[in-house]
Amino acid sequence: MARSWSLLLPFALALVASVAQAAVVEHTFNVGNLSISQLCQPEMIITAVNGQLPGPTIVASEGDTVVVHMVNESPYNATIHWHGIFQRGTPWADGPAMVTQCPVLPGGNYTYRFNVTGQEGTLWWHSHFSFLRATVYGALIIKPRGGAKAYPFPKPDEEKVVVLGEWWNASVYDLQQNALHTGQPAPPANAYTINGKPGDFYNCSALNQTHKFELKQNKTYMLRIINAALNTPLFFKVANHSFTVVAADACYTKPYKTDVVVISPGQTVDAFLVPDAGVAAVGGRYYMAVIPYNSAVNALNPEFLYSLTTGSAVVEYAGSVTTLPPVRPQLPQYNDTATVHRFLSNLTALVPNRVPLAVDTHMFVTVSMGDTVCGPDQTMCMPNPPINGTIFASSMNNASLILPKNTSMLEALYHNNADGVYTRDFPDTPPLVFDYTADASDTATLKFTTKSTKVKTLPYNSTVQMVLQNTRLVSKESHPMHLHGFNFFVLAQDFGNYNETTDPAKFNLVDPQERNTVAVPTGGWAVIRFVADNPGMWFMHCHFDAHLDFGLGMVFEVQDGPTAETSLPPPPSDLPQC
Ligand SMILES: *[C@@H]1O[C@H](CO)[C@@H](O)[C@H](O)[C@H]1NC(C)=O
Ligand SMILES: *[C@@H]1O[C@H](CO)[C@@H](O)[C@H](O)[C@H]1NC(C)=O
Ligand SMILES: *[C@@H]1O[C@H](CO)[C@@H](O)[C@H](O)[C@H]1NC(C)=O
Ligand SMILES: *[C@@H]1O[C@H](CO)[C@@H](O)[C@H](O)[C@H]1NC(C)=O
Ligand SMILES: *[C@@H]1O[C@H](CO)[C@@H](O)[C@H](O)[C@H]1NC(C)=O
Ligand SMILES: *[C@@H]1O[C@H](CO)[C@@H](O)[C@H](O)[C@H]1NC(C)=O
Ligand SMILES: *[C@@H]1O[C@H](CO)[C@@H](O)[C@H](O)[C@H]1NC(C)=O
Ligand SMILES: *[C@@H]1O[C@H](CO)[C@@H](O)[C@H](O)[C@H]1NC(C)=O
Ligand SMILES: *[C@@H]1O[C@H](CO)[C@@H](O)[C@H](O)[C@H]1NC(C)=O
Ligand SMILES: *[C@@H]1O[C@H](CO)[C@@H](O)[C@H](O)[C@H]1NC(C)=O
Ligand SMILES: *[C@@H]1O[C@H](CO)[C@@H](O)[C@H](O)[C@H]1NC(C)=O
Ligand SMILES: *[C@@H]1O[C@H](CO)[C@@H](O)[C@H](O)[C@H]1NC(C)=O
Ligand SMILES: [Cu+2]
Repeated sequence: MARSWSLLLPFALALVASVAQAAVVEHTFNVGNLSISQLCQPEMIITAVNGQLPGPTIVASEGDTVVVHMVNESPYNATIHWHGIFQRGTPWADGPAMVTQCPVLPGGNYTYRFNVTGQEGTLWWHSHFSFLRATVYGALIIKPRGGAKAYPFPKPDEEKVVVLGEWWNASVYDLQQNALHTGQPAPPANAYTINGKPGDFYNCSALNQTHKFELKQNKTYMLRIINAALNTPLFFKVANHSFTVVAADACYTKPYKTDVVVISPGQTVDAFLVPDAGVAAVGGRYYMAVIPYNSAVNALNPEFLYSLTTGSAVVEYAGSVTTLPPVRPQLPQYNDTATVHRFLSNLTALVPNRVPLAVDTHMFVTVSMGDTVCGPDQTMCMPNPPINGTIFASSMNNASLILPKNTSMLEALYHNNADGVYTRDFPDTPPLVFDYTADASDTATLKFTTKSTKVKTLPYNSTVQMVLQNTRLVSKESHPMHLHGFNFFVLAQDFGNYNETTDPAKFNLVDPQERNTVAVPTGGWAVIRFVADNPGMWFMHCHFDAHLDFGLGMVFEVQDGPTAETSLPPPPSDLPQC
């Protein structure tokens, strides 16, 4: 029977006749040294899983149990976060250091066990202790229970994982330590990578540093695209091809045709690769390429200009005899916010009518870069207004997050002893109402922030609506805000200041896209809504590591429900101790 694009329904509604038995998908992840030569550097040592960059792809089916034995053979503390996995009933397996667990020390190990239930699509995993995630990452794919024929779109002939990353010539650990001590962001990446490789457009590109996708004419391909970069949203194109997007962040979307994909750190996009008419006839070789989207930077900043480079891979059709170089795609300009906004605001959910309509908790939260007082171990305190002797600090509602040092927040919650670990006073509104995004909006009061560990406590099953409002206290910038433990609906997003009288009229309450990471528009806002039906400690933070380190995060403390299944389980016996 022919399958059309419109009549198919995703797993939630599909009647799958034969349901395969749930399986256990088991891996051992050795986090250790990998010696690698990239960008004509001599061999350098990075931290990687099982000596691979990207690390191993985990493939499971909806409902399976995933078991990963993580053995830390690296010289650094490490944890792994399973980005986008709900972790219902397994909050101890979420992974962010000091939020849900103490890190695994060098020589230590920890087994992550969780079920991939009620979600399917492309997710990923990465280290959640410092910049190590620059090289400790990989794909996590959840197939429908009924196999590929249960997709709510025509089954592709093949699927290709496309993991986008950033590469530094220097040790990312050292770069981060330096950033923390100087209070200045780490320098931009030396290269953007596709499946770990920088591609042909760097002076230093050497043999075998370009990933090649080998395709066959007249076959259909679905790309599972993941932005694993530390700090950079990316434009993604393939010359002489367009895309039909079918999912984002492992949530099905209505098929959306576009010639460019925009993807922020933490996000994923599943898209069919659609060859232009000519390609179907001749095959040939084409570049797949990424460049940064930079919403904040002054183009005159020389450091930024050197970072305006192009990562690439080659798409080659079998039997192509051409000796010409691959065709290059025309990429948007680095500051093409209009293209970003068009892509991100045009996605809608495949299945409508799932948004909770009654809201229990309203939050209005500014996401900002600002300053804080310079600490004793910091070396480059800027003579910045408003106070001499400050360093960069980022914040939500002017609270700049610092993680606890001795106990993870989830253990403190489980043992009912938050004292000295966190406080329950994360504010629902910023301390001051002001013109958040106007060019003259600097207010000394809010530009200056202080460090704290504040959580927002949510009753079990409450519905939360959060307006995320970007500011321009230091600079306007699109922040990719990621929530652990839940997906949320993105009801609306726009530029300027959110107006609570007029902007609710823009809400899509019918078929808004569902995500785990929303790129709040630069100098603008986004409104998200989710149901807090998963007890635990759930991190919400900017997925730029550079901003997270400066404090751009907060934590939701979700209370227990009425039953044992809706209450915090005890920690596993091998939970690492601080
Ligand atoms: C890993 O590399 C670091 C240097 O980055 C070195 O100090 C350490 O000894 C190496 N460990 C192993 C097990 O090779
Ligand atoms: C670092 O990477 C850049 C890539 O643009 C390259 O030009 C440079 O030579 C590299 N540095 C070293 C020391 O290899
Ligand atoms: C995970 O799935 C297994 C097998 O289906 C089940 O026995 C177990 O209770 C599930 N765990 C949680 C936390 O839901
Ligand atoms: C994991 O750690 C435990 C406790 O230290 C140890 O007994 C065990 O051998 C370790 N396992 C591996 C695979 O390293
Ligand atoms: C190129 O890289 C691939 C995959 O990383 C590897 O299998 C192959 O051996 C490499 N070839 C050369 C010439 O290094
Ligand atoms: C692909 O399809 C086109 C149009 O139907 C046809 O001309 C071409 O021969 C096919 N190529 C292959 C390799 O099957
Ligand atoms: C993008 O940057 C270029 C210069 O780098 C500038 O000419 C152009 O006006 C900018 N476009 C937007 C939309 O800001
Ligand atoms: C969606 O895309 C179309 C065409 O690309 C554009 O005209 C429209 O404004 C976009 N919608 C939004 C909300 O940006
Ligand atoms: C900041 O403080 C330093 C050391 O106290 C002093 O030398 C410098 O002049 C001050 N800068 C400004 C702008 O006040
Ligand atoms: C959660 O809230 C929804 C909507 O208010 C309600 O229908 C449902 O019964 C609640 N579930 C539990 C377990 O309390
Ligand atoms: C919101 O919009 C209304 C109607 O346009 C306007 O009267 C009001 O001043 C706006 N509020 C803010 C805070 O700008
Ligand atoms: C590694 O973790 C241990 C235990 O939590 C902590 O004492 C130590 O400071 C951490 N090391 C680094 C470099 O953060
Ligand atoms: Cu940010």
